[in-house]
Amino acid sequence: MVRTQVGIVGGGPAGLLLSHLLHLHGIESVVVEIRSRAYTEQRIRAGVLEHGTVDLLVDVGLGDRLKREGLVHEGIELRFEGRGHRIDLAELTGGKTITVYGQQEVQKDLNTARGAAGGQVLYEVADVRVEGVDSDAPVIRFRQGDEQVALDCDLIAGCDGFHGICRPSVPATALTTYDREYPFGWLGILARVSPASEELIYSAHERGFALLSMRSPELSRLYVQCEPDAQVDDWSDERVWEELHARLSGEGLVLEEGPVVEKVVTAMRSFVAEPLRHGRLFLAGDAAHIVPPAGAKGLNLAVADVRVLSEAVEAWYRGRTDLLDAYSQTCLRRVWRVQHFSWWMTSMLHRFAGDDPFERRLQLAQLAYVTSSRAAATTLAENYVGLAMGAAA
Ligand code: RFL
Ligand code: PHB
Repeated sequence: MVRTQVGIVGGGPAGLLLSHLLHLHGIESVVVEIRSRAYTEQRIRAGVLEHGTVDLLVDVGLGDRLKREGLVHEGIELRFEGRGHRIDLAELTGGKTITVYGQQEVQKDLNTARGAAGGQVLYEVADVRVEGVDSDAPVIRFRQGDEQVALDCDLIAGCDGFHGICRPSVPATALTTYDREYPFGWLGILARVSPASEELIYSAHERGFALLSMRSPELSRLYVQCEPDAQVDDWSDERVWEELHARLSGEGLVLEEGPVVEKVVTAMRSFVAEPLRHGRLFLAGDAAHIVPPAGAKGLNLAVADVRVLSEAVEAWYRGRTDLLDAYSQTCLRRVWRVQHFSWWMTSMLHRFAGDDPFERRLQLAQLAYVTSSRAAATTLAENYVGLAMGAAA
């Protein structure tokens, strides 16, 4: 039998950052992760960090490489009917920016920091279960090699993503879930070619949505809207480039092709499970909620959750229970604001099945408004760069 103060299930960005933040508060934790360290560091996912996420990472000593290698962006472009319209994020939000820095880089920085502090992150464990979360002695059980381990904890954080075991371990009657699936997915590629634009381009094209993003001056990250059940094999490199050219072209944009080094299809969904707490189990990040990626919010939301959780746990160990009691409510205010923003961006930018011409005119009217009215552009900009951390919404 081993014990720790906070047992953390899942070593993605939410779990590792929580472990790091607790460590800074002098609280011990153990992270259990089913995958290998190399696997978690190679998963290519999010790319956009809100200004508040960057500030937090810098404040807690995780900013060295981020400040050196992260690409600071002051604007994004919305493209429709063959024309680009810049949203000046910095000018509309009093100087706030976003930073393009791959999630796998955040993951590496977190691993390095946990390693340097002697943090316990157990990789490649199996058969993970949480028990006794209704009692004051919860346990995480798992197998490590041939050994069965029971990890006694004061509290458990469920940071094991959408397909993890923590949320399903809560009795169905104790959770309310809200779910929406979209009738399309994104096919994403990583291509070894210099990005065709310095800023991200979100294109609402007749043939479907496309996004130009990047990871570095030599690596482009590009997405096209595809069928929700599309297979990577349906999309040859030639087909991907053809769609990217068609959907992103205009205004002198020259998209150079380069070797495709990764290709993946992602389904789109909005999901929330409430509350984020059951007894001594606290859900955080994708384990509790999913947003469609058009708002670039998933990772930022996970960071916001664990920031609130780490502060509440620190107060709890000092005898103050109100912050932990309010954890779910505090997070849900931001979660629902971000759900709305992500749904709104998704609805405005994609081609919906059935092709209702009325809906299309509404989308174009909304795009024209967002790119011509300062008030509407400010709404987009302040949500995109991220609302103040800890603020109600
Ligand atoms: P993760 O990253 O899924 O980590 C969960 C970890 O738990 C492990 N695990 C278990 N461990 C122990 N026991 C079990 N039974 C376990 N089951 C699972 C998993 O192996 C994993 O290591 O969740 P976390 O930490 O909450 O982080 C959330 C983010 O990863 C996610 O929200 C973002 O990637 C979403 N996202 C984006 N977010 C942004 O903020 N900006 C973006 O630009 C952005 N773009 C994206 C995205 C997600 C995408 N995909 C692939 C879904 C673009 C894409 C295409
Ligand atoms: C990315 O670079 O992967 C990315 C950027 C913006 C999004 C989603 C993904 O909205």
